[in-house]
Amino acid sequence: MQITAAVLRSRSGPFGLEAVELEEPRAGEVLVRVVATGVCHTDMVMRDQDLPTPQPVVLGHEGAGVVERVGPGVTKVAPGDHVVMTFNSCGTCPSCHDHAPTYCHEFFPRNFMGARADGSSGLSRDGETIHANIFGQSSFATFALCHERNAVKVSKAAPLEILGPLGCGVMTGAGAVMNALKVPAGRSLAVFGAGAVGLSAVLAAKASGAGPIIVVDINPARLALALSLGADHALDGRGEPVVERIQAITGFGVDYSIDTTANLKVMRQAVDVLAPRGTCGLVGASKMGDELALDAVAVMSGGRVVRGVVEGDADPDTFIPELIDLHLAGRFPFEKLIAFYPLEQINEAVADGEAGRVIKPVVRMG
Ligand code: CXF
Ligand code: ZN
Repeated sequence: MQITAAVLRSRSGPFGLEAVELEEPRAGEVLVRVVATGVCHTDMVMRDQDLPTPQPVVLGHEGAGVVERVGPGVTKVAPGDHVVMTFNSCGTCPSCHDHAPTYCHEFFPRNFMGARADGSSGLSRDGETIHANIFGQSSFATFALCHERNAVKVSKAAPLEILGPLGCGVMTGAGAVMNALKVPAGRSLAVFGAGAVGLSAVLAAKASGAGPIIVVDINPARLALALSLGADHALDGRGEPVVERIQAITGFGVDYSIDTTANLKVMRQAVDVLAPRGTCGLVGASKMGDELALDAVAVMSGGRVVRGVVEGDADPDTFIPELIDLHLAGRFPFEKLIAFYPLEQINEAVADGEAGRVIKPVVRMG
């Protein structure tokens, strides 16, 4: 079928709307009429070829929409169902077997390489291959092919146009708090970076009854937003001695910290602010080969834990509906992070996100 997609044809280049050809769903695939797709920082990493995603390509990995048709063998969803598309995984490796698909042994090829596992792409234009299947979806488009495995059926009570970011950025921050660190009520948390992931962590911490919640960022508007979403303290990472301030607020340091910045100096601070037996979750992706220096004695003698967290340790089939239920109960107002753009303005959406003017741009397909 003919669809409209935002095609990327050069490194760091603009997205251009093109009429392209999308295949019918193969076995295990789901054709989704995309309603809206969030813009995630990882799209920019792929755009800039800091990951080896081939071009031309259709990015977009926070899509939400309506099932149009399903391929042979699909039983999980049916035409008319509302779905959020999330990251893809193989379903057979030890991590997938343990319901830990965010650590799928094939995470990289299944999400970043712009092709199905057999090397094919469902997208083309006049015989030219357009790479697709990014995060098992490529949803900067009016229609997308995803997989039964990464399609999450969601309640029709929730507005579809806001749900896409639950498939990646919002799930990443909320899941770091709720699944990975399991921050209990009444325990302290420091969040470094008040972007979409960090602020989703703040919302989840608030919903969990955690406190005090301390947010560190260098953008005054984001710090103000963090306070309005439930943070108890907002610290300017450039203007004040963050580690000392957090020690002063908490006495012994925080029970939990999350780094979303991937800045090595900030990551070090996120470990240095931990109380004895505290746990730091590293959520931001730094460059391959980067080395993080730590105070080895402090980590060892305090029983402190430093761990990586991908996609909020989520099992999306259960966690995304849980987040939607919290949202419908008024306890997880992640829509406050979102600003909408028509697909025709995808380059403006990207620019506003990168400049920090908008927390979570979402493009609507119209
Ligand atoms: C990514 C971040 C880098 C590690 C894999 C998952 N999340 C998507 O945006
Ligand atoms: Zn993402």
